[in-house]
Amino acid sequence: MIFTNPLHVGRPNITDREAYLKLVSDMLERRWLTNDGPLVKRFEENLAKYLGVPHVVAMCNATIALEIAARALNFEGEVIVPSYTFVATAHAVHWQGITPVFADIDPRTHCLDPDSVRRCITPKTSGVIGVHLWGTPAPVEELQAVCDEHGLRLMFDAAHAFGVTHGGRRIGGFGRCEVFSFHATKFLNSIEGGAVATHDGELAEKIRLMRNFGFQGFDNVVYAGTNGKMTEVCAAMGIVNLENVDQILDANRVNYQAYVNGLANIPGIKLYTFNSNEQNNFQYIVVEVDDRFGVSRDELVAALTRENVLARKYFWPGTHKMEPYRRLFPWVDRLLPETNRIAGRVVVLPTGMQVKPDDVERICALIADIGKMR
Ligand code: T4K
Repeated sequence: MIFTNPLHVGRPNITDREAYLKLVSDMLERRWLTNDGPLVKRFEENLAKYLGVPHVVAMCNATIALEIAARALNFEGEVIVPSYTFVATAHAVHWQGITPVFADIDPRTHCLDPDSVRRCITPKTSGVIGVHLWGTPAPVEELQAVCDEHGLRLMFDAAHAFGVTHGGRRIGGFGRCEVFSFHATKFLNSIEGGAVATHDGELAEKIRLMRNFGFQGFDNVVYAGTNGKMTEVCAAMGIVNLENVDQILDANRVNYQAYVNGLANIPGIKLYTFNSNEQNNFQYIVVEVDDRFGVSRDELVAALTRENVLARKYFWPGTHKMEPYRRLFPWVDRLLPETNRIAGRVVVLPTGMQVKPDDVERICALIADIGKMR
């Protein structure tokens, strides 16, 4: 086995352990553990400043944040989403009795194709959720134009896109609102966590109340809400990692560059690249494997796993091929050729603070060797 310790995709980025433990120790002294505590408030303020948006509502995770945002926007009937994303995007609407309608992607960006979105619109459509997959901004302006034309609400699943810019502006302020994930595996992690960012003060207030069962004050419930609250322990991790976000970015950038160099001349291996005129977080190292590579995508993943490189086939096989969607919408498969093609080709490779550039060099050399196996 080449690597004695496993190299995971999604190993958490943990920056200043001492600072984190200090915040947690102070929290224990205060005996204020959750319910809009001082650390959650501070995290929200710091996020708003960093993102350049006036309102940020922190949540227990991005899935609940998507559900609350969709509800606050009065989504109903049908909502158009990509199939090529983590299953949470569709679940967040299906869970509330709304039908997710799957649109195809642009194979160059892996994000929604606005023409496909257009074809999915019916009289029942109420909104669109664009996903900034791998941290590449979805086609924000085109989707906004489609939505404006048809009177639809647009929001974004920005789970992958913290710290990313579009047109020089940080993701967080597009559409009616944007939802971030701070799950352990994400660029910026708060252990579990998420947030809704928006320019719309009224929407933010509604989301804030829905996060806490719909309570306005002690005894007055004004909305059907849920429990979407972030805990103080999670906020502490988020605060510390946000203060040190450049450390994470530097590690990811160096690893990405090492992958660019190491994978450059391997036939059949194409590294997914990012727009060099914008800021990215380089949290996902995405590779497309085609027929010119010596072995199949699945054989590559199996061979890497044998050497302790725990690559992932995100987001195989596509949400439309997972339950309940496969059973509910069996005909959708033939409408998603690009989703099917890309989902069958992609491998995500390890990066993050735990992975060093010489690990990356060895992973790339290993991939080259695997390609010569046949
Ligand atoms: N929208 C999009 C586009 C998303 O990608 C996600 C989540 C969401 C919405 C929903 O966000 P949250 O509700 O989760 O905030 C993982 C994550 O659980 C999930 O958050 C993430 N996307 C997705 C892309 O990846 P799995 O099923 O792959 O998780 P798992 O347990 O296999 O872990 C992934 C890798 O990370 C493994 O290699 C092990 C490693 N890992 C994981 C954890 C939790 C660690 O090394 N340490 C850890 O503590 O979904």
